[in-house]
Amino acid sequence: RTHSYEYDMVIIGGGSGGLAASKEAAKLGAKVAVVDFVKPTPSGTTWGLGGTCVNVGCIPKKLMHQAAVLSHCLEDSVAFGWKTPEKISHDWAALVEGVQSHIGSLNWGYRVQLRDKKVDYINAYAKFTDPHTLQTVDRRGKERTITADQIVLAAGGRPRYPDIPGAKEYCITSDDIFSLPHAPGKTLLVGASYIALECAGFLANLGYDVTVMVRSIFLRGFDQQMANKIAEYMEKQGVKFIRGAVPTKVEQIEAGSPGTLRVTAAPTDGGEAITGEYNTVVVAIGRDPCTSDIGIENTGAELAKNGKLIVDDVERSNVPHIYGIGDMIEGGLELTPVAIQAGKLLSKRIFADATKKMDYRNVPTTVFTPLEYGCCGLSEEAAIAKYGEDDLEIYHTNFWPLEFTVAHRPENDCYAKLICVKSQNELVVGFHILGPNAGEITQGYAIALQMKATKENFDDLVGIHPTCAETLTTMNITKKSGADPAASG
Ligand code: FAD
Ligand code: NA7
Repeated sequence: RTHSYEYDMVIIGGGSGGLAASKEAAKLGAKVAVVDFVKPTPSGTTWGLGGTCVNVGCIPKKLMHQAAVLSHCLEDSVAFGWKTPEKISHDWAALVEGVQSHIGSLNWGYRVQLRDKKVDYINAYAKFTDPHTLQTVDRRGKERTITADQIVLAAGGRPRYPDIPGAKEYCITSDDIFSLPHAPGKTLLVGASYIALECAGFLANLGYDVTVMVRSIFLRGFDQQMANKIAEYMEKQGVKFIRGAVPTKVEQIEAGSPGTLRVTAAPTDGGEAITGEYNTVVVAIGRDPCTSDIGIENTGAELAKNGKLIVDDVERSNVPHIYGIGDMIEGGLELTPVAIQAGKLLSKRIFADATKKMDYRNVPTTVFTPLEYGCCGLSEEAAIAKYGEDDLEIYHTNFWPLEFTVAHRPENDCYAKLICVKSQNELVVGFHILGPNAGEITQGYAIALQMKATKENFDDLVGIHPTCAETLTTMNITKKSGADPAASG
């Protein structure tokens, strides 16, 4: 390795992937710097070290989901004998304060970790001037030139705004919602991504009037039966859906915190324009990788049409010393643990001659809507495309969590499905569950899919009673049989 560069490795982005890669590389003796800078949102929100997950993603999202879950618990508590006051209210500012103070402690923790591990943290915005050189500019405009032998791009992505009048002036995104200083009031969410549905879910459960504007289908890329069940449940919880429409204009009709906005939308079938008034409009229509303003043209590294960095199976771009991990790589998965794992493995390959590659298959994930949806492996659509309908046996059932019974919650909101390949001894290729704590359940079962479990392995597993997770050990109704999977109660 040549030592003519200032650093062995520089990482652009101090988020999930960048921090993991930098700490691993430093542990292996490399001289490492992380360059991280947050460009404020159009409405001025900014945050500290740690990237999307910590500041404007997983962490605040899950905490606000918890606030929503607690509202269910409060409702149920009466049936369990609690003398809960009849009129319970929620204080948005107190929630934001609690969430932001936890985030502040995490930001601080990351700084300490980098210092302890001897990783240089440069709080500045980086751009390539040539393939081994970066120009950084900090908040005060101070510039610095740094050079590195290896460069890892871990710059993540940011929410996309629709190209319509008023979007950037009046709408907010997931980058703003978790630190919004005032209660959002009547809220419109634009998009049917998991981010839109999760935000809609917790806002509705906190008591706000919530509408979601859906252009086509729910949760593109996810199992559609499950996606529709999520939406059905949310509708029962009071979330309103405007289907088959896209916003065309957002106007302010009253200033304030929050003020009032008028949204005009066009039905996708060409029908007449519709309008609605909201206090807050959150757009969640997808995310763009942060590659448009990093001087990538000075490196020769190739981007895909969507702006993501094209990398091979060892996360290397077409420029041999430039790598990419996390949300900004083409064909990856936009999930924190994926970015972390890829970052660690990359540093081990570069600095410890390791050979293990990141495995992007069978990565479990969960959508934290009020009723959580966890999945691992293939959706029903993807399984049919890969194996053909005839070679699949799909086991399914509704289930009624014991906790729901005393509280008289509906019997058939929860649902589980296992997708198996007949010709491979009923190998389980898709795991899906909609119910409380689906994230916890799915994490555990995912290792079974990774280890190529068959339906028989699931049947041989002894359940833990009484849990929701045990449902997966007693699945005996196939979709093909046409038998009713409803919970008997
Ligand atoms: P990031 O964490 O985005 O970090 C990139 C960093 O680089 C940022 O700090 C950015 O400001 C900085 N940067 C960009 N360009 C430059 C530059 N030129 N110079 C200096 N710094 C730069 N994932 C889950 O696994 N579970 C969840 O529940 C979950 N929920 C989510 C909820 C929301 C609302 C969102 C938005 C995302 C969620 N995610 C979740 C996804 C997860 O947050 C991302 O996959 C993860 O943060 C990606 O990590 P990363 O390292 O690729 O990038
Ligand atoms: P996704 O998964 O890219 O979804 C974007 C959503 O926004 C989707 O429902 C789109 O509808 C909708 N969309 C996109 N453009 C518009 C416009 N102009 N108007 C209205 N609605 C629109 O978004 P995320 O960034 O939240 O997800 C990130 C990752 O999570 C994703 O890559 C997956 O790996 C999981 P559509 O279905 O296209 O009609």
